This record gives sequence, structure tokens and C-alpha cells, in this order.
Amino acid sequence: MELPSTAEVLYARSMSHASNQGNTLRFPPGFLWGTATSTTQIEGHINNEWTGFVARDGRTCHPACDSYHRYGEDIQWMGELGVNAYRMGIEWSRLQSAAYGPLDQAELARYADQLNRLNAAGIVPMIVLHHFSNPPWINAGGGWVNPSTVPAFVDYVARLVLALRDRVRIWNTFNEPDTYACCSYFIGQFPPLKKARLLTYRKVIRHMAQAHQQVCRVIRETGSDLGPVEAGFSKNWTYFQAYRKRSPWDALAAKFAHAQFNEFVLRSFIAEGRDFATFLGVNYYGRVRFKNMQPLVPAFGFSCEELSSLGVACDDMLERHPTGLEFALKRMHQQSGLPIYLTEHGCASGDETFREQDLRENLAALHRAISSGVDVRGFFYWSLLDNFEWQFGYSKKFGLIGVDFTDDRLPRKMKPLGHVYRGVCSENAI
Ligand code: GCO
Repeated sequence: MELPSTAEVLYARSMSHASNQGNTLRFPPGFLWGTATSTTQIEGHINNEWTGFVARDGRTCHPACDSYHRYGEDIQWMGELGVNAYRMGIEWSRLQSAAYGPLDQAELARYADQLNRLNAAGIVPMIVLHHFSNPPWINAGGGWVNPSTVPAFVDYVARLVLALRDRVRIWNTFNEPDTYACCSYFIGQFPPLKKARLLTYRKVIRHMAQAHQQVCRVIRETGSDLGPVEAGFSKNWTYFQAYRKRSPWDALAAKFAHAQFNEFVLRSFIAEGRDFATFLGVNYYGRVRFKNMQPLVPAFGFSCEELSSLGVACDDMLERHPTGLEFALKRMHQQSGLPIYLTEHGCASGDETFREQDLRENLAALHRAISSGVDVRGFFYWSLLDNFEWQFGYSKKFGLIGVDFTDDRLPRKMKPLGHVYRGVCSENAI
């Protein structure tokens, strides 16, 4: 761990906006408290590479939460939570039916209506332009392996940003390019289910980084009627470590994962985005430790009980590592020199007490990072709703609002953690 410089310490002391009163941790005025979702995971009625994909629970992404029709109700739930921001996707495959084609006006009007309602409710939208899905005609051409996807995406974004500049001020270019390229081309769990194609993985990252740079430029040049326009991508930061420090193979696996999935991606995107990005998005869940070259996480088939007997505390996906958040934020702030939005953190579990503890510990780590001078401007809880968790289907419960997927009417219900989060939003504190 690196020690802070004197200047950082002085800056931290002079910070008056994040304060600690008694046991209450106060966040800076104007801090954004939001939730996050993605199109494929909640909308339903979608035509992209996930449409025919059958998840491990035997189900597909249709109709998910049917938010395509029920976004009005979802916004009412956001009102119940008291959030002042919402990170949501706009689905490329709905808006363009061919490269360089016009935007579909009916689909654009539906998103415009959703944005009008959010803005009217005082909920700042942050729009994600790419979240693990492409239109079928992009996939038919090889997706992000094909360099011609870059100008096609830039063209689409230019049209979209121009059409929505009166409704959107914050644009999130790519969500977790690392997860997307790794799951699609290295561990074979996302379409097109390719394995061990390291060079392809790196090519996809490079193309996305180039597109990121170009769309940030387009976004900055187009501007927004709502105020200073913001643009940035979201990096998923996972700690990769050996379970036993002295195991050379596990150390090697961890080193490889860190180099490819953290360092290479950050370097590529920060270098490419240097001129035009205005923020860095960070998604943080926790840690993956390797034992006998196996990642010790439920997402790779271990049970939580088994892992807990090894001292590895997990939600239904990954190992929790709240203290790591503070250092991840410091490190990325230093490397990028940009303000940060924590664009995702969440916990999947049926145990709401465990989830509350996870939220408290992660917000405390976030608060420590802010107090020590890291410029973090908002936090988006993953997720607003229980939803379609990619290869796992509907079994991972990340929602603040529960959805009953066994009932065709898909009823929503506030969960205990939703009440806790409502308190955080209304107090700007925990
Ligand atoms: C990701 C995505 C989300 C996930 C969430 C929980 O990180 O994979 O941005 O789509 O659903 O992170 O795994």
C-alpha cells in the first residue's frame, strides 16, 4: 500500500464536505445517490445476442422485469426510495436497424418519455451507451472484434446524443469492458461463448477504448442543454489474489488476471480517453482469490458454506472485501486524475441483514476515500430491481425492490435494504 503524500494529507484535512459526526458519516452536499440497471437485465422484449441465450436456471432475458412497458412504475419506486439519480441503459438494437441508419423514432420517443419523467421527478439520469449487448447486425459482423464496429458505434452515439441533449447531461460510454470481453472471449460464459482467446480479448478492449475516446469527444462537442456535459466509462475493479500467499501457481493466476483485467483495461481506456473523458466510473464488488488455480467464489460453483469454512465471506457471487474499496478508489483517482462516480456496488443474497452490513461497510470505505481527498461524486446501488443476472438467470437477488418472477404480473415489493437505502438518500449520510 502506498502512503499518502503530505499534500494529500493537507488536502484531506481541509476537506469540509465529508464529515464524521458521532457515528454518522455525512457525504458532500449535492452527492448523487442512485440505483443502476441495464436494458437486457430489466426491459424484456429485446432483440440482441441475449435473446436466445438460456441461462443456468433455464430461463431467458425475456420478459425480465418488463420494464420496457413498466418504466413509469419503476420511476415511482425510485420516488419511494428517494434517490436523486438513476444509471440506466439505452439499447442500441432498438434504435438502429443498420449501420449509419436513422434512429427509430418510436423507440426514441419511448426513451424520451422515460427521461422526461425522471427529470420531472428530480432524478438525474446517467445513460449507459454499451452494457454487454450489440444489435444483431453488429454481432453478425463479428461484434467488437471487427474494427468497423468502432465508427458504426460512434455514428450511433452522435445521433443519440444530439437527439437527447435536452434531456441528458451525464453519459457513461462503456460498462465494464473487462467483464464483457473476458466473459465473451476468455471464460466463455457470455455470447459468443468463446474460450481462452486472449488476443481477441485484447483486441476487443482496444477497439472499445478507441470508441470510448471518440464518443467522449462527440459528447463533449455536442454538449447538453441541462448544464456541463459529462462523459466516462465504468471500470469493474476486482482484486485478484492468491488464497495462500506462498502458492506460486495461485500467485501467477492472480497476477495474470490483475494484469489483463485491471491494468491493461485501465491503461487502454485512460490513455485513449485522456483528452475528452470528464469522469471515471468505478464498479466495485470485491475480491477473487485463487486456490489450486480455482477462483474461490460462488460464481464458479463453490457454495457459500464451503467458502465460509475457508474464511472467504461471500454473497451469492463474489468475496466481499469492503476495505478494498477505499484503496481501489484512491488508486484509480490517482491514475486517472478524474472525478469518480461509483457507478455500481451491490450484494446478491437472500439474507437482508448480510446485505445491510455489506452496504454499511462499503459506504464507510467510500466515506474514508472521500475524506482523504478522492473526488467521488455519486454512488449507484446495483440494482433497483431483482433482475436477469446474465449467465445465472434470475437466481441472484441484487434488488432494492424485489420482483416475484414466479408471478406473470411481476409484482414489485420494497425489500428491507430498500428502507435502509431510503434513509441514506434522505439523510445524505449513513
Ligand atoms: C456487471 C454488470 C451488471 C451485473 C452486476 C452484478 O458487473 O456484470 O455491470 O450487469 O449485473 O455487476 O453482477
